[in-house]
Amino acid sequence: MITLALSKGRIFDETLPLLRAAGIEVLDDPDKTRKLILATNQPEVRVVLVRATDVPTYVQYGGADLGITGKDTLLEHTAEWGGNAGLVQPLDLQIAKCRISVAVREGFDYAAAMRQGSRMTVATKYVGIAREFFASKGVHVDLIKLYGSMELAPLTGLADAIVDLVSTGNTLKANHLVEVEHIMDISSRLVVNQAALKLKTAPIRQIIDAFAAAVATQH
Ligand code: PRT
Ligand code: MG
Repeated sequence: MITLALSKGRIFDETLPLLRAAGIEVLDDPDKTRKLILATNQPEVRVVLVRATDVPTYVQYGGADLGITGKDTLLEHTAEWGGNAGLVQPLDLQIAKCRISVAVREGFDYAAAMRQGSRMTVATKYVGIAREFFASKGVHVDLIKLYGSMELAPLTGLADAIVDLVSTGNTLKANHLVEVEHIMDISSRLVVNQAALKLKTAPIRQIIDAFAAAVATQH
């Protein structure tokens, strides 16, 4: 049995065409079923639904052989665990694309705050990425870990800046925030459990190769 870990929402939706191109059809709609293990048309392949941030954990510990996760989530996971944590990252699937940026309230003088080295407070779900980014600029910041609604932090005085994902920019605009730094581009990655790749090389390779071919034709 090959187990693929996916999260509901944009990653699941954008993975479906890649699975289809690989000849794999998921037999349930995750929005309509309460099942967490979904069968596919291939008796030896199943999908497990987990929280987006749990995908690297499932794959690292072998709860799933493969998983699809944002580069953001993967970087935070490795920042916490160090090294590659037993995860092989064979493929950039080029789905669920966005960027990770620094944003502040309209009118906040970010350049001055950076220059003066006055300790800025930065709220984020991505403490590993944020720490690394500001350290690379030689700027000391106080990081506040949040689990969601980052946009609220500068509006309530909880923080001066946020580090968050941006796609269209509409969420920032609606909350009177402006993007002041583009830290990096983000897309989703296929990750594979190192031991599973050794033990079940042929079927896992087949999936990796089919995904690679599908990505190549879609871009
Ligand atoms: O939502 P939940 O707490 O369950 O988990 P999650 O937020 O980790 O999962 P999900 O499904 O929301 O996101 C999964 C992955 O999709 C992320 O890890 C990213 O790699 C990728 N992705 C791509 C995005 C976006 N685009 C995105 N725009 N994830 C989140 N957003 C959010 C962003 O955080 C912000 O609140 O959308 C808002 C900004 O969008 P715009 O279009 O208004 O700029
Ligand atoms: Mg979300």
